[in-house]
Amino acid sequence: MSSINYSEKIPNNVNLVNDRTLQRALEHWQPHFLQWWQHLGPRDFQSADVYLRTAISVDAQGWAHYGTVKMPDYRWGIFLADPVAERKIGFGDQMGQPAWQQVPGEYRSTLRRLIVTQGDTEPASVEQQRLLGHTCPSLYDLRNLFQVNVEEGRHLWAMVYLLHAYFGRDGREEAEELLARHSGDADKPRILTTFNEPVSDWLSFYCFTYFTDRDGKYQLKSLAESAFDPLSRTCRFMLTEEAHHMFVGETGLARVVKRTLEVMKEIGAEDPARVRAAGAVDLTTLQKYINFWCSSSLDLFGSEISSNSAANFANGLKGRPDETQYQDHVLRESSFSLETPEGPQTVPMLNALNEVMRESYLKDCEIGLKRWNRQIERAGFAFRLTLPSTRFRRTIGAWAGLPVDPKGNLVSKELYEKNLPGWIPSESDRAFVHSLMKKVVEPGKMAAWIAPPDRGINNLPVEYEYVKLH
Ligand code: BYC
Repeated sequence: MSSINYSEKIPNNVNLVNDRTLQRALEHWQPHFLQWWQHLGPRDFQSADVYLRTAISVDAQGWAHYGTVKMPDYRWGIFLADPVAERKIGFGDQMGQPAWQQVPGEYRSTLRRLIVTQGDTEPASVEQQRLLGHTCPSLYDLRNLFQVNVEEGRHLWAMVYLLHAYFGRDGREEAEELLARHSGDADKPRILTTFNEPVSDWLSFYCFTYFTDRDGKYQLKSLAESAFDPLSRTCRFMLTEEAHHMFVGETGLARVVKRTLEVMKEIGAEDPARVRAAGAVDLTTLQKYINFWCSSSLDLFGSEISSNSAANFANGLKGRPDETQYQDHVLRESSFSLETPEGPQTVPMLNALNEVMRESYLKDCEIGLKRWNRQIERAGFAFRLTLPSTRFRRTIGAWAGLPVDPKGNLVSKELYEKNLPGWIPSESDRAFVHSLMKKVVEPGKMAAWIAPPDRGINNLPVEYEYVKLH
């Protein structure tokens, strides 16, 4: 197992010290990253002492060290999972051949594009969340937000390392561009749509970490299968960090549901207006937030029928998550049936892999919903949370721009426009949620709209002062 060298300016387990050119290039990029962090990272908390975990080894057990750090002093670095000896390509037309340690010329621009797209999401999410500290529901949540933010910053480092180490001058230019595009910027937006949506309240944050970070899990798992071994190793380690981000989303939403149910029991009513008047998020509003963030995240898998996905798989660049669970790893003979607005269609399986991935993603999303619905059922209420149809509110793929209701039925344009504010958060829903967002920073105290977590971080009590503000 390789350990991480923290004595260097850029902590790493890739022997950076033996490649002076690369080390210098990355040391040149480092101050640009830090400037970006100061400028567009969490606003107004740069001098706070935050209880954060830092990677100390890339081994799955006990890789983290916990301690108090000021965020700008976080040791962002380059950590790759250990190599698998004599790793072979696990899918596509070159299956069984040795994995690549360098980028084959013919795949250079496609691989660079995939790495840039992945890299672009990381700083984007930090930008989207930069004002949330001002309205944190507790110090515990504030710390989790910052943990997510510093790790997304590290994921940017992970992609920038690949760009610098394997893509020469183009890669260095792309690394600069990753800091030049900004979430929501009219002239230089982030690449993927979801990463330009504002995350301006904590309900959105929990939905984002539940739904959008879960897309991250699926994309990283599929890149972890890549024949390009440095990308595979990088993504494998990123996945161990990603798990905490989804935990923040899942437990955050479970705590919102728990508190809402307590209020519903106290007032003896399900009526959204009365739940709101009692200071909690009514389940109808929560459903609308789920519809918004789930449908936006569904676009992140790309079109249902995609020649990009076919080429990426056939060429060994991007596999399916957990590729070994499948029998057929070449997919030249199989097909896939799907519903399009024009009717059912059967397409070569290779062209339908975005849809295959979207389907397994949705199954994973269902797990949280089942859990929250059990909470609601146990509390004796009839309401059930659901996931929207994959056809609802799509801007990419076969269903893009079509008037489809959350159940997946094509409806008239008039009906769609009339009902949309009942399906996703309206201006007044957002205003209500924003009205709940008041900063709570007394150790152990929670905002009234969210239940406390079951336990604290790293065996510490919930009352621990996870962020020391100055
Ligand atoms: N928005 O054949 P198509 C994460 C573009 S999240 C805008 O439909 P393809 C994280 C596409 O780029 C994971 N554009 O799809 C989470 C292409 O454009 P070009 C991020 C979109 O290529 C939370 C065109 O449409 N990682 O890590 O098979 C916090 C036709 O493409 C969108 C990745 O995405 C969209 N939603 O698949 C922090 C992995 N969808 O190239 C982090 C890398 C598609 O013709 N990316 N387009 O100009 C990929 O694997 C693929 O680019 C996609 C699209 C899966 C995104």
